Amino acid sequence: GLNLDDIQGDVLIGMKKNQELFYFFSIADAVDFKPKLASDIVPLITTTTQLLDVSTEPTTLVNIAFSQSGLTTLNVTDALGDSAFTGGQFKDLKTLGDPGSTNWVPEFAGTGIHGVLLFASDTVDNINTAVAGLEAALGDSITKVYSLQAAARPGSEAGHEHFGFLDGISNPAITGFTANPMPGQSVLNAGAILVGETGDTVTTRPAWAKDGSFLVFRQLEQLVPEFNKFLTDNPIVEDGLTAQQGSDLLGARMVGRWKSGAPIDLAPLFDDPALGADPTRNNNFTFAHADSVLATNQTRCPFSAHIRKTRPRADLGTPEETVHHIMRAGIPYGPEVSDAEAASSTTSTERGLAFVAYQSNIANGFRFLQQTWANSANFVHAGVGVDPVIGALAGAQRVVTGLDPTDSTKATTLTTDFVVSRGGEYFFSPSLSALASTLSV
Ligand code: N7H
Repeated sequence: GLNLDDIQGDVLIGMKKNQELFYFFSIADAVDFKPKLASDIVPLITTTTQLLDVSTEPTTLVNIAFSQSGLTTLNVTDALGDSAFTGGQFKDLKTLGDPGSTNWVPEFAGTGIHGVLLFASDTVDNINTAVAGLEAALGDSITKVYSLQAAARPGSEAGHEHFGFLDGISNPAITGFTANPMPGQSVLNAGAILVGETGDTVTTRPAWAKDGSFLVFRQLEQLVPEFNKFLTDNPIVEDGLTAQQGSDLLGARMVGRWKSGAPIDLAPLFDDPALGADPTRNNNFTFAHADSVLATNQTRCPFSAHIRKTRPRADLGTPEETVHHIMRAGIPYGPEVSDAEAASSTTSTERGLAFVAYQSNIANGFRFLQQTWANSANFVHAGVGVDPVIGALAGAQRVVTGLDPTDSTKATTLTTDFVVSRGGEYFFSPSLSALASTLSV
């Protein structure tokens, strides 16, 4: 089995708290930092074991990960065998479809971020206390470069991202770790997410990298009032649907799920909140149906829908044969839409998703999903268009088909990117034993 005491808690389970702080730092003095990593940081790191039972959870959960420039600064020179990680995310910007770096948070542009500390807790006060304690212990060995405070949305929107859709439904199960995979859930070898475990496709890793995972961080701004206006302006017109229902259906077809989480493959015309809330049913679909042709029919779910682009299930044959999987652990950031923003259909205060994805191979994982699937108009079939949620063509307008169930060949031109990349970085989240040995000596 896996050594769950050695794997950082965010990787396989996620630090699911209402508040999370992403604290990006540079290492000012590696000689000073290394022993403190062992003595002051490692004891705070929340393990997978600790997250298995809420009663063993500390008040504030802490994880840490390093960029390539961070490892280099620590004089850890072993190649980790992941060229995306080695180059850093800024170098990947065009590959990811970002329209240049003007929208990037300046601190992400370049390789100046050496690492990220993730703090998760019920309250911001708890997090601030933990940060102050750690800052005092680390002194001048690190410098804070940038931080992002993220939070679950209030009240009944908790668990929903800012467009309003329930998130955190479909993550892969891991053989030897997930006791009871849900119907329809992917079941992966641990090596899809963890370096050095069965199924890791790279065989040249240094021994200390085992049970680490590559953490992709992206600050993805969401233009919520603009998204809502697009839905209001373009309701799907179908017998028996009000304009509001037509707008809701358009949104559901862009995502592939209703706001409740119910998959449109199983609930094609109207939301079904009981289905959305039921983990034994809300993943139990493949897009294949006995009464329609899988390769052409988009009556239930468009090929371009976000969840179909990023996990095509039966479109690629037996879905679990693909190596293109990620473990998502993101959380929303930014305030609720104000009345003024809603009235003007214009964002004035930034909000979005602090996107976190773990995988053993960035080129097969996040980057593949973004570049080869979401951004390609010809995946999973020629001409179906890009992912209307996250597909990015360097700012150019985006064409999709399939949004209108009454005429699935009809093309829709999206002139706004509803998700705008503000950049990020690629990190490696090492095992606790690597933190306490190779990285701290
Ligand atoms: Fe996505 N959204 O609100 O539309 N995503 N995503 N994502 N996403 C998912 O299944 C969203 C992003 C994946 O197994 C749901 O847990 C938004 C990136 C994958 O069926 C919703 C943003 C990438 C899945 C959203 C965003 C992915 C998934 C349904 C950016 C990778 C699972 C809830 C702001 C490159 C697919 C769920 C499966 C699900 C949304 C980003 C990938 C609602 C708003 C960048 C693999």
